Parts: sequence; C-alpha cells; structure tokens
Amino acid sequence: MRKSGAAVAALVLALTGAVTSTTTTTAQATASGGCNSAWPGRNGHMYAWRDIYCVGLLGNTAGSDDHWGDAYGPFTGLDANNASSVMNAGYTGGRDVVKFFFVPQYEAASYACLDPTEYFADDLRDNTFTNGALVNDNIMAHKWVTDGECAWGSWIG
Ligand SMILES: [Ca+2]
Ligand SMILES: [Ca+2]
Ligand SMILES: [Ca+2]
Repeated sequence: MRKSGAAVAALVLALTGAVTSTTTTTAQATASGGCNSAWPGRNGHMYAWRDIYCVGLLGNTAGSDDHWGDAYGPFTGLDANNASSVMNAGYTGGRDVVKFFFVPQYEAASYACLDPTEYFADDLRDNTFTNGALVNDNIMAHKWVTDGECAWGSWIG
C-alpha cells in the first residue's frame, strides 16, 4: 500500500508540476523539522514535549524522575500522561539510554527506551510500552540506564 501510494503521489507531482512539489516538500520539512530544530547538540539532557514534533516543552533534565505527576523534580503535576514527543541528547556511553515508564517508581514490567543515537521520537502515537500500552500521553517516569536494561522490543523512535 505504501509503495503504490508513493507512486501515485509521485505521478500527481509529475503531472501538476513544480508548484505542488515545492508545497509538499515544505509541509513535510515543517512537520519533521520541529524536533530537528529543537535538537540542542549533545548536552547530557533528555527532553519531553506536550505535543508531537517537539512542541510545548514540558521539561528537560540531566537527571531521572521517578514520578512525573508529583510535586518534585524536573517533571511535576500535569507533565504526567502528557508527553507526545521526547528527545535523548545524552552523551553516548554508560547510562546513555532514557527509559520511560508507564507507571511511576520505575515499575519493571512496562517501559520504553530511547537510544541517544535515535536522537528523538517526534511522534509517540505509534510507539508502545513493553506492556502494549501506547507511549503517547502515558509516560509517568523516566530514568537513565545502560542499553543492557532495555529488552530487544522496547526501543522507540
Ligand atoms: Ca517528579
Ligand atoms: Ca500530549
Ligand atoms: Ca514514533
């Protein structure tokens, strides 16, 4: 489906010419460009935004926070169950993976991991925790870990 859709799109572009082609390219660049423009360079921090494409910063930190809905740490109150895009600008090596949790207190059965080489997950609506729940609007804690603390199917992007 995807390939035939792309072929149709290419045909439409070919038929309608350069004006349509330019418009389409600009729209796509804006959509994915949100997180690309937000990239700070490696600074040891993780980031979370309320909306997809890194819009509406909820917070950023070099540390971990075991409860995004409490009154303490870098993420508080309504930050819980709100993030729709996240970024890992951590320095590579050691505990360089951000592990996100479905419930507070780093509960082991339900998490998702973001590798520093992935840079960011600009739309969490197509990502799930290891318990199958959607990551979007469901993150309640995060912790810096080594990649050995993340199972094969737990990586998001
Ligand atoms: Ca907190
Ligand atoms: Ca959200
Ligand atoms: Ca995604």
